[in-house]
Amino acid sequence: MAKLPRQLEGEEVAPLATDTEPQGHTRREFLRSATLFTATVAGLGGGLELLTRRPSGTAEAQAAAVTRKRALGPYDTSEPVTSYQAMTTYNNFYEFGLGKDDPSRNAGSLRTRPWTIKIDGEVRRPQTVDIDTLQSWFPLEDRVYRMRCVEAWSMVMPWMGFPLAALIRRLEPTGKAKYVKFTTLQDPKQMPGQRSGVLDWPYVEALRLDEALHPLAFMAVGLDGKILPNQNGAPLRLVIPWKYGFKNIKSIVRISLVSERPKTTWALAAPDEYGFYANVNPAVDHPRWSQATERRIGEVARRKTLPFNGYADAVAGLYKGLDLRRNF
Ligand SMILES: Nc1nc2c(c(=O)[nH]1)N[C@H]1C(S)=C(S)[C@@H](COP(=O)(O)O)O[C@H]1N2
Ligand SMILES: [Mo]
Repeated sequence: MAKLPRQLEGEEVAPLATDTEPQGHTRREFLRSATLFTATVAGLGGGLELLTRRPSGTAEAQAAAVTRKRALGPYDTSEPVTSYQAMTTYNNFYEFGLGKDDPSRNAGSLRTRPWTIKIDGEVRRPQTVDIDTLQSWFPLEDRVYRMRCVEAWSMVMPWMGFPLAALIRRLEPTGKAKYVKFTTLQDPKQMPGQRSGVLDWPYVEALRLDEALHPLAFMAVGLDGKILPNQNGAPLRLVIPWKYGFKNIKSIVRISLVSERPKTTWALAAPDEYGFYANVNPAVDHPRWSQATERRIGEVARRKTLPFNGYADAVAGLYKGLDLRRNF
């Protein structure tokens, strides 16, 4: 395994960054707003203990971290969380290379502050907003979600962020808005993988508006109580736990409400292999491999893949009347 970028070295023992790191300012800002939130929800027993805990090498600190671990919320899985090492070194982020460890080695070149997100299309409040402002609009929540890549591996990831529905409601979609389109940064200087034509840049993903408004649909700014590492899609990425991982677009710079279904990157690249919906479905194989089982990173035996990645009770109703074999 190649050497990790500097900001991840020693992450296990010292996750609270110092100001000497390139991203120190970012983290300090993030922690400040998160701490504010923790103060307001402390009495509710939820919130950001994961963020505010201070793991260190001492047994005492580790015990404190365990006992302060928050209770699981209604959307969380109780399955064991994947190791932070795996979540941050086994990634797909083709803007930084095709190998699983390329993003962790190369994404240090991504500058995540200042960072703005353009919001446009069928909304009453089109605007370009700074990431820190956007983040301050919402109390941050934790979500422990399964993540199932279309390549048939999976993880359990503890995100921090806010519901996508909260953002969309705030933007006030017009009656013509039917889809939400997301676009990743395009800048080959920061994203060396964009110098290759492996995908049509920038990476684009989209959801139907009703999918985007579902309470499971999430915008992440943090992972495991720490600011989102660049390789996981800093500073803002989508998390849709019932869909294949490629829907979870990273490093978002634009969110557009639109009336027509957008063309999305993987569906354009290989329309026979990747559909618009990309709902996890063990009954519909990828043309080149089975989707019936998956390799959970950190486990030996394969797991059965569940319809909608185990979220069928919550989301199957969104697709009533839709032929899920045709609309894969
Ligand atoms: N912009 C962008 N977003 C992306 C990708 C990508 O290559 N570029 N890869 C997707 C795929 S295939 C997966 S499985 C997830 C992986 O997220 P993770 O590395 O945080 O686990 O990111 C998704 N989002
Ligand atoms: Mo993926």
